Amino acid sequence: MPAVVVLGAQWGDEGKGKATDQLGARTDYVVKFNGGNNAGHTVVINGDKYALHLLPSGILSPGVVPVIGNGVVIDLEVLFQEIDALEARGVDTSKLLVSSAAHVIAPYNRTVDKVTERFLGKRRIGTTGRGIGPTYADKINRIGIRIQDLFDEKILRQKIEGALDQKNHLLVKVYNRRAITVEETLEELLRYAERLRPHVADTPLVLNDALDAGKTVVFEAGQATMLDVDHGTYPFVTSSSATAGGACTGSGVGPTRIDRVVAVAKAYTTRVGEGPFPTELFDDDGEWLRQTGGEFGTTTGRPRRCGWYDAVVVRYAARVNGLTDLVLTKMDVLTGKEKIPVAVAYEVDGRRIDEMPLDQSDFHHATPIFEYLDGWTEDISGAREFSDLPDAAQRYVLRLEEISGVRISSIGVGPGREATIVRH
Ligand code: 2SA
Ligand code: GDP
Ligand code: MG
Repeated sequence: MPAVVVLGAQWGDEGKGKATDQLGARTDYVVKFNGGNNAGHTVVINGDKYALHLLPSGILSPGVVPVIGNGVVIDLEVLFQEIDALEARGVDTSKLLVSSAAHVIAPYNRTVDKVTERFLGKRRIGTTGRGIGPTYADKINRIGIRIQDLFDEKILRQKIEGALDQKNHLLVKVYNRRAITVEETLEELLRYAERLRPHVADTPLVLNDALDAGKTVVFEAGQATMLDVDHGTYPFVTSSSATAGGACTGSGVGPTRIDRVVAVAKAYTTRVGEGPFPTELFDDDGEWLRQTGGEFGTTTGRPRRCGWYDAVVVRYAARVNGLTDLVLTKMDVLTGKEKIPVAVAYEVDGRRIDEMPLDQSDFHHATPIFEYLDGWTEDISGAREFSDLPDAAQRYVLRLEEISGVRISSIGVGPGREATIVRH
């Protein structure tokens, strides 16, 4: 498996961090290709918990070269806080490579993110407030600041001046905020430039050379398919490409080089932020999933919205990503439920729909058509082979595989690295 993409099939927090970390022992490079410090990946090793935001989960495996690709937006202060915290725990971060074409989150982008959300009121997206959307908007508007700009103060100053012409107009005239100065922006962006310099590399060249030499590269997505700016529930999405195509544009590796596309899906569904979510629960079952599954944001601590497994969503993810495998996580969380509903289709205005509705407004009022599968009561957290699972849990997995249309190649039964059943 020389080049493998690991991404989320639902609305994020499926356990991509754990899945990527598990490939670590057999991997040479792990590349983060989209998003920024809106992401939160939790990895548990021998009972020790690591929360990663900007660094790829591969950083926890000693042999792996972690790479931040050109598709990522970087908050330099957060990056070095994360590096320092890991170094203090004995994790070596010296091999980190950062693309010279990745964009930088400038302080005004954090401000714009927060004030825009406040201004939107009931129409807000529910962003993480980290400046992600405004930084990608600058990139597309061609007024962004890239890592390479940090090493030429004259160019950096010009770019900041250009961006601030637009930002300050918005901040002062529309949002009634103070103007941000060029000097304060320069100061923040240059603070970490020299520390960053040795990590900056031509990452597309490095990665293509690595693949030529037969090395293994894992591309780790932030967020997920349903939060992808093209394929997600727009406008309630993040501003980057979290689907398989994003692995190519966000890293500089062509699609013909990708061997496997693995999606991670929870045995139920969660979402943080606003936007439609057909199987969402508003009753005791939703609260039970939140508490049992520990469903609180890794970055913001926000309670995650919880609901049952939605096969329409996963089938859609299979299609837009060209999935080869599914990793099913958090099976252990469902233990104790007598019957487990899973959505197989939707009803929209009295009609049955088997695939994702074409129109967003249909998705907003789609109601799930459930199938009720038998639950199990046995503790499954110690299962390591598929045959260790109780019959009902095995049938749950096999039915999910059938209705989702992708083979389930591994099953998570706990947060720890070892709490996994590998099937294929
Ligand atoms: P943004 O900040 O512009 O990317 O927000 C846009 C939408 O994307 C959602 N989003 C996320 N959803 C799930 N998990 C994410 N990462 C953190 C985690 C979230 C947290 O791992 O728990 O801690 O709150 C993530 N990042 C962005 C976001 O909720 C908006 O709906
Ligand atoms: P990511 O954003 O997709 O990497 O996922 P997060 O790390 O934000 O959220 C997933 C959470 O579930 C983390 O706290 C993981 O430690 C935890 N987790 C992952 N797989 C399993 C599993 O199979 N069972 C249980 N109980 N927890 C898991
Ligand atoms: Mg997460």
